[in-house]
Amino acid sequence: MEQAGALFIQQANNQFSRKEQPAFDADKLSNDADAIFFDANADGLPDLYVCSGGYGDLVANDPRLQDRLYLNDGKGNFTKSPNALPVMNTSTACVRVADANGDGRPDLFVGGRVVPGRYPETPKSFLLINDGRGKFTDQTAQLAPMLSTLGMVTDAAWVDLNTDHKPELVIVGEWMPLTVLALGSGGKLSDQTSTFFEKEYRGWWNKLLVDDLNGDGRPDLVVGNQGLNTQCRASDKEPAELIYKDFDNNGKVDPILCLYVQGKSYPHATRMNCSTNSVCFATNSPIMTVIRMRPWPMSLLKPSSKDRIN
Ligand SMILES: [Ca+2]
Ligand SMILES: [Ca+2]
Ligand SMILES: [Ca+2]
Ligand SMILES: [Ca+2]
Repeated sequence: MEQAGALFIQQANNQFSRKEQPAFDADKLSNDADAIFFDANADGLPDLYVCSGGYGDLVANDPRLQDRLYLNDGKGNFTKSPNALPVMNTSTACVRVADANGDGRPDLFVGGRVVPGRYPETPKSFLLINDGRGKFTDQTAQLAPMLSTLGMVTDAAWVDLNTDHKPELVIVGEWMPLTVLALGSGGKLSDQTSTFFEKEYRGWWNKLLVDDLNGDGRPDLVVGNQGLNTQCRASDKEPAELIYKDFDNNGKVDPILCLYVQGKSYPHATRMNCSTNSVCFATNSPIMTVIRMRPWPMSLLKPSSKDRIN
C-alpha cells in the first residue's frame, strides 16, 4: 500500500532503470489495477491511462478510486492531465482502447470491478469518448447504458469477432455471463452475446485471452474461470449461489456464498463472512432468502429467465 507505480526505461546494456515520476508519486494512495499506453492527445507520443482499483480500506465513491491519465512529453516524463477524465470514483479493473465512434480518435472501455464495502453489488463500467485532444467524456448513458448494470468486470478485449472490420467488445467478470457487445453507428453498443454463443456462459471469470488458436484466421477466446482447486463446486444443476444483504446494518453488504452438498444448497461459511456473530446468525435465519442471485455457477450454465430475485 501507498507505493507508487513505477516506470522502467531500458538502457543500451539491456538493463532497466527506474525513471522518477513525481506524478505517479503524487497518486500513490491509489491502487493501480490496470494500465495501458496509447496516444490520447494525438501528438504521436504514447500516454498512460491507469485504473484505480481496490476494495479493502476504501469506501464507495472514495476519491482514491479516480482513474488517471498521464501525458508523455516524449522523453518518458509523465504529467497528469487535469480534467482529462470525468469523475469516476469506481473501483476499476481494466481499460481497453478502440475507436468506438469511428472518428479516428481512440476511445476507452473501462471495466468496473467492485463497489468497496458493497460486494457483490454491481459497479458502473464506462465508455469514454475522446475529443481527439485527450479529453474524455462519459457517454455510457447515451451509447452503452448496459454498462451501468453489467456486473463485476475483471477483463475485456476489443476484437473483431465477425470480420466486419469493427471491433466487438468481449467482457468477462465475476458471477456474470461472457458478454459480447457490438458497435453500431456513432459508437452505440448493443448486446450481441447470443449471436456468438449458443447458450449463456455464466462463471466466476477472471481472465480473457484472445488469439487464433487453430490457425483459421478467426479469433478464439480463452477464458479463465474459478477452477477446481478450491472447495467450491458448481454445475448447471447445482449452481453456486450468492445471497447478499447488509444483515447487521453496518452499511456494508454481507455476501454469503451457497454451494450444494448432497443435493441441497448450504451457506459456505468462511472465516471471512462469519467474522461477526450477527452474520452467522443471519445465515441460519429465514431472512437470507430476502435477496438472492442465481444461478451464478462457477462453471457453465444454461440461460435463466431471471438472474436476480429480490
Ligand atoms: Ca500523446
Ligand atoms: Ca473515437
Ligand atoms: Ca466486428
Ligand atoms: Ca481460430
